[in-house]
Amino acid sequence: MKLNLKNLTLLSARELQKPLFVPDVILKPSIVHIGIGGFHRTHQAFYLDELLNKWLTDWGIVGMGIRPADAQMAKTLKEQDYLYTLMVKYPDGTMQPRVIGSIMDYVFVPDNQAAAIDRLANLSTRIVSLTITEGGYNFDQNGDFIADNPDVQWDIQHPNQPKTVFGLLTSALRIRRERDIPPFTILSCDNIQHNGDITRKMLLSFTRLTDAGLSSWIAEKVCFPNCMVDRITPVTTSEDIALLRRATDIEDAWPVTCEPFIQWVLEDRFSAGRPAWERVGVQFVSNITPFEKMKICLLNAGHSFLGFAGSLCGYQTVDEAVGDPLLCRSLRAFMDEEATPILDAVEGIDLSEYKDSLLRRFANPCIRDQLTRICSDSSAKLPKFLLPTIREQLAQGRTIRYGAFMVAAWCRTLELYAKGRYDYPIQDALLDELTQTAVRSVTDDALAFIGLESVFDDLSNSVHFVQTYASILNNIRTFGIKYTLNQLIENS
Ligand code: CS2
Repeated sequence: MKLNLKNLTLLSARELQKPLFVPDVILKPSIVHIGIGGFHRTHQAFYLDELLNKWLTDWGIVGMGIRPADAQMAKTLKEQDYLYTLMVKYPDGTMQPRVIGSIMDYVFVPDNQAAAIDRLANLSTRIVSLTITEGGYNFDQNGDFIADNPDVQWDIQHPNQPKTVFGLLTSALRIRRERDIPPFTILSCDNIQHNGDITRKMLLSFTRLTDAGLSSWIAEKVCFPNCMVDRITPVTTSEDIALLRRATDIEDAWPVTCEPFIQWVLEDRFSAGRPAWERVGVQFVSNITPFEKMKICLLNAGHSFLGFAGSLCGYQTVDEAVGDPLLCRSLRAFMDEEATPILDAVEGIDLSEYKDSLLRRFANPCIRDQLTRICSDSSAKLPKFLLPTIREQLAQGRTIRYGAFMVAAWCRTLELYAKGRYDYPIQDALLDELTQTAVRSVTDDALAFIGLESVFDDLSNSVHFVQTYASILNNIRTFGIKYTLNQLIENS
């Protein structure tokens, strides 16, 4: 049975959970989410669906995709009346399917720029949330907006045909200001510390290039709450689609799978109201920094650790990698010795228990989170997930061996990739520069890779880091990944 509104009534509630509300009757287009992918569908759209099922509310989500690659999501959601199935996978092998009904529409921006700007400018849009990936915020190593990005330049010249989220938001906010329509909240849901502050800084930098008055209006009126988001969401596979069909008879062209765990911690600053998310477990706190830092420095950096070390050991998935006692032990040592010392106390959380729970979550054998997903876009991720930890540890004169190991292991994966000896695809906006410098670091300039300023900034000025990195990379090349990890553990 194809998943759509008409067939929803025919689905038996015994087979799966389905919306208790009638989406096309109840929902108002109050949230626009830019960048609907797997994560938004397991996280924010799920929380809203919970709220819609359990409480009286009419907040609905309009999806928006700005990249040409979003065409498939646009098509699939439209064909299914914006419904999709969330498949929660438990470690014991059970799977809980649930049809999510909180998305009510989708605008594919490249085909409908005017409709997208109109939708955002409309009074009913009260929150614009974003998952545009860590690389999507267009800032350099100094945290400054990259104004000479060709798409940014295009947006300055063509405000009605935006290619970037900054151009799109600016065009909509300009109309709202002209028509005296109060602004929406802009809510970044990407894994970047101070994601709200950064979004604000980037948007203001963009608008200043075109309209200083608008820029001041945004600075004064628009709220950009910071938040920490968490739910492990692997890439959907054809096996997932087949599993759903077997378990429920539903034909869903793009379901999404995830772990049972979910967390969202937010600052309560909204320009035009918000859903009562606290009723479904979302936490509102006054100081978000310790939560963001804990999650990014432990979970996301921990993932990257397993991504590089695990793929060099020949593993495919996160659970396989963490199932290797050597990798698990060294990951825990990285967390304890290098990430934890830079964290602040986190209200209501025992850090030791938090780290145990991460290792349990990583070990869920049913998630099968691919290491290639984890390693994708590392040039955008590591400057947010790992390099701040290394810098802070260096500044305090403390150990950075596992951090340096991660950078060396990353270099090694690229070096092998360039030689055709790495069995995984690598997706990265900077792939050419990364592979070239990794290869050069074997032949003529040992420090070429960490000299890549767009990723590492001035990290190679630290003699301690450079020496540690160079000796670990040499060990990985000469003796292999496992020997190197064993040595790190022995010298702990
Ligand atoms: C992962 C994240 O992209 C990555 O490298 O670490 O997608 C991670 O799975 C999520 O942030 C979990 O909340």
